[in-house]
Amino acid sequence: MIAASEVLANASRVVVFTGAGISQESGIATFRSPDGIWAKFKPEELANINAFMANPERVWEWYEYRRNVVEDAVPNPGHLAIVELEKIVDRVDVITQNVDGLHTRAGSSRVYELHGSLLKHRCLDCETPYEISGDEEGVPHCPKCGGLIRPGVVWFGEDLPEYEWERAVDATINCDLFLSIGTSTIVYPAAQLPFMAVREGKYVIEINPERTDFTRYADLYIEGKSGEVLPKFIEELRNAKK
Ligand code: BV8
Ligand code: ZN
Repeated sequence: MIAASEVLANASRVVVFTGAGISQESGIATFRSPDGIWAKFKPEELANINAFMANPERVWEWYEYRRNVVEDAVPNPGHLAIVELEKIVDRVDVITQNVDGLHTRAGSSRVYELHGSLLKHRCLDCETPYEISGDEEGVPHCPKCGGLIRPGVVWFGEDLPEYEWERAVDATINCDLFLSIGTSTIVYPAAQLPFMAVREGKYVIEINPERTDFTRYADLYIEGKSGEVLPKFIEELRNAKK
C-alpha cells in the first residue's frame, strides 16, 4: 500500500493533521457531508460571534448539544493508531481542526487544537475561563464580571490561537512526514498546512474516503476511512522500521 517505504523507514518527526473525518467513526457528524452538521445549519448562521450576540440562547444550545455528543463519543481505531505511532517514531505532533477532544482522550501526548474545544468555555468580556457544570439553565454569566460565557471554539472570522498556530507551522516546517487525515481542506488558515508541507518538500500522505482540493498535491493518496486505514498504515510503518 505504501510506495515510499524508505520515507517511512527514516521517518522520525511526523505531523498528523486531522479534520472532522477522523471522528466520523466515533459517531460525530462531519461538517460538510450530506448528513453533516452544516447541512442543517450554515456556519454563518451559528458558528460566529454575530450569531451568538444576536441569539445567545440558540447558539449556546447548539454548542451544548454538540458538547454532549462528543462527551458520549469514544476514540476510534484511527485515534488509537495515532497514539501507537508515538512508540514507533521519535516525535508526533497532532494538529487538529477538531473541537471534540478525542485525540487527547485517546492518549496522544502532543495535540494542538487550532479551532479550540467544545469542552472549554470562557467569558466573552474578561476572557476568564469558565468550568461548565452541565446543569446551567441557559447561557451562564461570568462570576467575575457578569459577562456572557461563550464556547471555547474559534468562530468564523476569529483568529486562530497564536501559540497553537505557531506550533503547527513549526511542526510542519520541521517534520519529515506529514499525514493529512479526514479533512476537506477548505477552512483557512488551517488548510494552508498541507500545502505548506508540500512547499517545504515534505512527504505528504492524504487519507480520506473522498478526494479533496488537496489530493492532487499529495505524494500519496490512500482512499479509505481513517479507522480502517490507519491501523494498517501504522503496522506498515512499524515493519518498515525493522
Ligand atoms: C480566520 C470551530 C482571520 C467552530 C471551525 C473565503 C476564502 C478563503 C477563506 C475565507 C473565505 N471567507 C472566509 C474565510 C475565512 C474562513 C474560512 O476559511 N471559511 C471557509 C468556509 C471558506 N476562516 C476563518 O474565518 C478562520 N479565521 O480566517 O481569521 C480573519 C480574521 C478576521 C476576519 C477575517 C478573517 C476561522 C476558521 C475556524 C472556524 N471554526 N470550527 C465550530 O466547530 O462550531 S471550522 C470547522 O471546519 C471545524 O473546525 C472543522 O474541523 C473545520 C474544517 O472542516 P473539516 O474538519 O475538514 O470537516 P469537513 O466536514 O469539511 O470534511 C470532513 C472530511 O472527512 C471530508 O473530506 C470527508 O471525505 C472525510 N471523511 C468522512 N468520513 C471519514 C473521512 N475521512 C476519514 N475517515 C472517515 N471515516
Ligand atoms: Zn468576565
